[in-house]
Amino acid sequence: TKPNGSTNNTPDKIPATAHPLAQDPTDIASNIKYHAQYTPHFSPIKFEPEQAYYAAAESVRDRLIQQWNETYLHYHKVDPKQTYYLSMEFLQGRALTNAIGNLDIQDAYSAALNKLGHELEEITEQEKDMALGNGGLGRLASCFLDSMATLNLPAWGYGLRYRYGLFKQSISKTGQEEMAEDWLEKFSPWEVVRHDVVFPVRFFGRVEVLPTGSRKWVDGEVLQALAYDIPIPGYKTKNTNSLRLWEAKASAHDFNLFQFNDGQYTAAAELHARAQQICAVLYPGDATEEGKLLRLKQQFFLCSASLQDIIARFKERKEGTKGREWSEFPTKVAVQLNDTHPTLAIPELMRLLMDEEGLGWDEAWDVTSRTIAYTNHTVLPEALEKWSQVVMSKLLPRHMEIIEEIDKRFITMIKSTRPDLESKIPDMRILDHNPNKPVVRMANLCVVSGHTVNGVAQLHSDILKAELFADYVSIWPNKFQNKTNGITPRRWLRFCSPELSQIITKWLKTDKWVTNLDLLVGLRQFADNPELQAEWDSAKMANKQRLAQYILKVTGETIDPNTLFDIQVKRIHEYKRQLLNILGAVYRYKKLKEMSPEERKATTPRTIMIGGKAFATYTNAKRIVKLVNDVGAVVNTDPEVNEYLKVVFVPNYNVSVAEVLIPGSELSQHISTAGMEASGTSNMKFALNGCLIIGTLDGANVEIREEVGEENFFLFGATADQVPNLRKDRENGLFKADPRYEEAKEFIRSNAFESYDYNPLLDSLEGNSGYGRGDYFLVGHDFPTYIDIQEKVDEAYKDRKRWIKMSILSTAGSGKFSSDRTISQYAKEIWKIEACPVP
Ligand code: B1H
Repeated sequence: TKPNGSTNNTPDKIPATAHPLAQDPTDIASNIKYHAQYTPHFSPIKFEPEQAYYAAAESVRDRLIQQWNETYLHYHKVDPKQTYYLSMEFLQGRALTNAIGNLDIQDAYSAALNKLGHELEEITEQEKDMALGNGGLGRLASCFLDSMATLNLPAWGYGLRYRYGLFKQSISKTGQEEMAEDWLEKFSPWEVVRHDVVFPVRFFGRVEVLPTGSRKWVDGEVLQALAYDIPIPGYKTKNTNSLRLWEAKASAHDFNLFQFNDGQYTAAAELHARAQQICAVLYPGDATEEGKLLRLKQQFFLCSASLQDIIARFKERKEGTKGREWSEFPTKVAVQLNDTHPTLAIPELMRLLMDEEGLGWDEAWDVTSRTIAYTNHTVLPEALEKWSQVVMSKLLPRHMEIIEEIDKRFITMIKSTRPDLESKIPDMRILDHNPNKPVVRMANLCVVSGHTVNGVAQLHSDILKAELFADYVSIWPNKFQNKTNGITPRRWLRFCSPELSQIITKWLKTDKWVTNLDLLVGLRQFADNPELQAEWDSAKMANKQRLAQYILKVTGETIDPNTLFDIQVKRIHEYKRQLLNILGAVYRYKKLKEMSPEERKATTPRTIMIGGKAFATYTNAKRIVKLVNDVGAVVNTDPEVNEYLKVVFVPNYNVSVAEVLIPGSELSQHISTAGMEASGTSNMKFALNGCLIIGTLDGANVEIREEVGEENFFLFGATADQVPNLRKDRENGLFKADPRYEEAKEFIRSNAFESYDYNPLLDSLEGNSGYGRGDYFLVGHDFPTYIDIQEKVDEAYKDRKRWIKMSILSTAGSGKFSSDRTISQYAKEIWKIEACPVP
C-alpha cells in the first residue's frame, strides 16, 4: 500500500480518470488507472503486470467499442451486402499487441505504461492465447477476419465460445501430455456479452405435419444460444467488425426446483449440464458414439444460431425499405462455410425459410443455393465428414428429411439432364446407403447446394477438380474456383518482427507495404546491397537471440544463435512427415559421430527445432513427439557433437510461440507427401520473414517457389502426379531403399536413443503400401533427395552473403501471400461484396 493510503500502487500524480479516446500517454495512463480502480477485477493493492494487463486491455477496448459501434450503425444504415464466415475454429492468439498496432498507438501505450512503472512487452506476455482452433484452418479464419476489417468489408465471423480451447501440451518422460487450457480462467477483456441476442436451438424431437400440409419440427429439447462478441479492428481504419461466438445455455424454467429441493441435484439441472457440454471443448474426441453426437450438436448449434441471427438482421435492416422480397436475401447475405463443419447451415436455412417463413421448396432452394459457398481444406479421406443417417435422423429429424429431398431432386436432375452420368450417381449423391452404415456425405451436400466451391491453393484446387469433385465439374464447370490462402502481414511481420519491418520501411521509403504487400518486390533491387544485407543480418540475429532466450526459458536448452536455425512447426501428422525430418537428423548425428574432429569443424552447425501438438488419440503422432524428444536428449548431451547439432522439441506450439519462432528462423521445413497438404500457411509466414524453405511440390509451396524464385527454394521429393504410381510400385515390391535410409532406421531400432520400443512406428514404413502402413507417405522414396538437398542447404549457409540475399529475396517474393489479396478475391469473385468504409 502507498503511504498516503492510495488504493493502487500506481504513481499518485496520475489521476484515475476515464479517457476512453485518449491520445497522449498521460491521458492513456489515467484511463488505464481508471480501469484498475473503478472497473476492478482484483484486490485494490497490487498493480503488477497481470493487473496492468487487464487494465490496459480494458482501456484499449474502450477505444475499440467507440469505432465498433460506429461500424455497426454505419452498416445498418448503408445496408450493404454482408459476408458471414461460419467456422468451428478461430485461432485468434493474443489480442493486445494486435489491437494497439492496428489502432497505431503503440508508442503512446508504451509510454503510458512506462509512466505506470511497466513495460509494454512484459504486459502483453500476460495475455492467454485464445486458441479456439486446431491449426491452419482456424488460424486462416483469424487472418481472414483481420483482412476483412482492414479492407473495410462488411464481414463477420461466427463461431463457438469453447470453454476450453486447444489443449496445453507438456512433455514428460512418456511423451506428450494434454491439459485443459483455461483461457477464461480469469476472464477475457475482449468479449462483450450481448444479453439481448439469444436464439433457441432445438435438438431431437419429431416432425409434425400441419393441416396445411406444411411441416414443423417440434418437441425434443431446446437450448438457448447467447452471443459473445469480440471486436476485430482493421489496420489504421475505423472499421471494426465482429467475431460472434455462441454460448449454449439452458433457461431458468429448465431448472427443476422441485427435484432440487428433493435432493436430486444432478437430475434437477440436467439440461443445464447438457448445455454446458456443448461449448465445453474445441474438439471432443469422436472415438465414441457420444463424442460423435456431441460434435454434431456443436456443428448444428453454430449453424442454427448464426442463421437465425443473420435472418433477424436481414429483416431488421429491411425495415424502411418496404417491399424487399426473400429473393433479395442473396443480394444482402453471403455465407461462407469453412470446410464441411458448418454444412448443416444448408438444411437449416432451408428449414427456416420453409417452415418458419413460409416459402415453398423452389423459392427456398433458390435463396439457399445463391447464399452459400463452401471452401474445401483437405483431400485426406479420413477428414471428409460423413455423418450416420441414424444419428442425424434422431438429432435433427427435419433436417434429415430436407437432406433426403435434396438428394432425391439431385438424382432426378442427373437422370433427366445427364443420362451419361447415371452410373456415377452412387458416388455423387449425398446419401450413401451402405447397408452397414448409411451416412450423409457432407462434402457432396455442399457441392450440390452451394453456388461456389473453392480449394485453398492452385495445386489443391486442381486436384479437387481432377479427382475428388471431378464428376460434378462436368455439370457445373463454373462452380469451382481457387483461392490461394494468405496470412495477415500485420501479425506475421509488422508486429512480430518490428526490427525487420523498420528496415523494410526504410528501404522502400514507405510503410504502405503493410496493407499493400506487393510493394515488397521493391526490395529485390537492393538484394545485393551490402548495407541492406548488414542491416538484414543484424535484425535476423536479434530475432534469433530472442528465440534462443525463449528456448532456454521453456526447455532449459542452450542453443547457439550462430548455428543455422532450422524449424518445423505444425500439427504432428504422418502426412506432414516430421518422421522424415527426424530420420534426417538421426542420419546427420550418425555421420557427425563417424567424423574426425577436423571434419566436424568443416560442417555447418545446425539447431533443428520441431514443435507441434499430436491429437490425443493419434498413437503414431504421439510416438513421433516422443522420438524427437528422445533424439534431442542424446544429441544435445553428446559433447562430441552438440556444438554442431542440436535437436530441440518446442513444447506447446501455438500462435504466440509462432510469433517468436518464425522471425528467428532461417530454414523451415514444409515436407509433406506431395498432394496431401492442401496449402499450408506457416510456409507463407516463414517466407515473409526471410526464412528459406526446404520443401516438396505440395500445396502453396508450389506458388511460393514461383514467387521467390526456384534458386531460393530447396526443392526435393516426388511430385503429386508421381505419388499413385510410387505407391503401386511399392505394392509390387519395386521399391529399393537407399542405404542411408536403412542406416537411419536401423540406428533408431538399435535403441541408440531410448529403450522405448520404436518398432511399431518404424514398422509403418515397412511392408506393402496401404493407408497407415507400407510407407503410404513415401518417406523412403523421398529420403535420398531430402538428404541431398540438405547438403545443398549446408553449402549455401556457408556463403553468408548468398544466404542473406536469398533471405531478402524470400521476403521480397512474399507479396502474393497476404490474406488481403485472398480476401479481396473472395469478396469480388465469390461473395460479390464491396467495401463499406466508416466515415
Ligand atoms: C486443414 C483441416 C481440418 N484441412 C478436420 N483440414 C478438422 C480437418 O476438427 N476437424 O475435424 C479440423 C481441421 N485443416 C488445413 O487447412 C490444411 O491441412 C492446410 O493445408 C491448410 O493450409 C489449412 C487452411 O486452408
